[in-house]
Amino acid sequence: MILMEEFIISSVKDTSNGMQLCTLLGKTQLQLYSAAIAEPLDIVAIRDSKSDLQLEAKDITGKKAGMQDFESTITTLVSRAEMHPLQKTGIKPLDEALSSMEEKLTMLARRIMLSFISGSPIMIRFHNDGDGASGAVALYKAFEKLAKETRLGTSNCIWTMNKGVAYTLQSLSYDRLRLSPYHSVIKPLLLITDFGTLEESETAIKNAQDSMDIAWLDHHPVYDGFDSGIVHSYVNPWLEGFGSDVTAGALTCAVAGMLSGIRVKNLTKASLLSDHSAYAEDEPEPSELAVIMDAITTDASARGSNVTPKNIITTIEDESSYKLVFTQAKSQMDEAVSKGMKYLKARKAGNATVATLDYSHISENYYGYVRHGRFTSIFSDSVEAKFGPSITIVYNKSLASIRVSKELSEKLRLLSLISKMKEDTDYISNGGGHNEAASVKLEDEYAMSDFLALLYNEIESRLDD
Ligand SMILES: [Mn+2]
Repeated sequence: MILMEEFIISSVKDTSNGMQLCTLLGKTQLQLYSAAIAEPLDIVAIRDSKSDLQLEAKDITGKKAGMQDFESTITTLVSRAEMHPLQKTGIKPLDEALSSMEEKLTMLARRIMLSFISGSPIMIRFHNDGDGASGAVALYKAFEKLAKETRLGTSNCIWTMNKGVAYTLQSLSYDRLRLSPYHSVIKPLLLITDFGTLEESETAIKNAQDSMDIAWLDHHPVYDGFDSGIVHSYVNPWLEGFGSDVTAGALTCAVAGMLSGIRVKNLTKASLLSDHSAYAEDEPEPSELAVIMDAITTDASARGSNVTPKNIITTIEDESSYKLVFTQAKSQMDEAVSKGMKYLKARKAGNATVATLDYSHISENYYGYVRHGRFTSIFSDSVEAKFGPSITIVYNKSLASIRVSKELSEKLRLLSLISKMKEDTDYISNGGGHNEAASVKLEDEYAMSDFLALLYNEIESRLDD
C-alpha cells in the first residue's frame, strides 16, 4: 500500500517562470513548485513530502478544506514554532521598557509567525535611517534562520525602505500592486517600522485594512486623535509611559529575537546610537554599524534607489566595503563638524551657551551622510564638549534644528517654548520633537532672523529664573 499524506494549500505565488510556488500545510509545512494550477485551500495528496518533488495535477484532489480544518492545522504548526525569550540588552532602563511591552511585542511576533509559516506575503517597510535599517536587518536575519528551521523559503518577504515619514496613498497602491502575484488564505501583512505615526498616514492606513493586516512598531510621539485600534498591532513606547529613547529599532530587534533567537544586541545598540537615544552608549562595533547603516540608507535615498537588508548585510560582511563606507562617512562628518565649529556664533544665556550656525556653510560642500538633522546632533556634541551645557541651533533656510543639553532640558522645556512662540507669532508653520531635540519650520526663510531673535529672548528668560 502506498501511504499518501494530505496537505492544505495555504498560499500560492505566481513566479516569473510560469510556475507557482505553493506553501502546503499538513503535519508539517513545506513549499513546492507546481506546474498545475493550485488555489488556496485546495487539498493535495502527495506520496513523500521529504523527497524533492514538484506538485503535479494528479496530486490535486479536487477537494477543498474548510476554514475550520485550515485554522486548526495552522494553529498547531504555529504553536510548534516556539517563541524565544525576550533578550536583555544590558541597558537597564531600556530592558525595563522592553519587558513592560513584552506582551504586545509577543502578540506582534506571533502575527508575523502566522504569515511566515503560512507563506502569505510579509511586506516590511522600514524608515530610511540607521534606526529603521537596524530593525530590518534583524528581521531579515530572523527570517533566514526561521527558513532553515522550517524548510520554507523567504520569497514571501518583501523589503522596502520608506523614503519619508508617512505611509501615503502612493505607498499603499505600490504595496497592493506587489501583492498581486500572491494568493493566500491568511491576509497579507504589512510591517511598518520607525515611521508613519502622523496625520498624513491616516487615509492610507485606513484604506489598507481591506487588503492587509498591519503590524506597526514606532517610537514617534502620537498626535491628538490618533487611533491605533484600527490596525492589527501597534506598539509605541509613548503609549506605555516611555518616549522616543526606546527606538523602533530596539522594538523590532526584540521581535526578531523572539521569532528566531538570533542575537540582536549590537543592532539594538546601533539603533540607539543612530537615533541619539539617551540610552545610547558609545561602543566601537555598534557605533560603526550605526554610521554604516545611516550612510547606506541616506546615500540610496539621495539616489532614489531601494536598499534591502541583504544589501546592508553584504556591505557589513565585506571587509573592504565596510571600511570604505565607514571611513568616507566618518571623515565627511568630521570635516563638516570642524567647519561648523569655525562658523558658529556663540552667546550666553544664564550659565549656558547658545550656539547658532547657518547650515548653508555646510550644505554646499557635503552630500550623502552629512544631513541637516544628523549633522546638528553630532555637531551639538562638539559644541557641548567645548562650551559645556548648551543649546545648539542649526538653521537651513526656513528650517531650524535645535538640540538642548540634558542638564538644561528640564528648565528650558523646549517643546512648550516652541508652542508658546507658535501662539505668539504668525510665521511658525510647525514644530515638534522632544525637549532635547526638536525642529521648527517657518512659513518662509525671511522670518528666520525674527525667529532667532525671539528664541534668544525666550531662552534667556527661562534660563535666568
Ligand atoms: Mn527612529
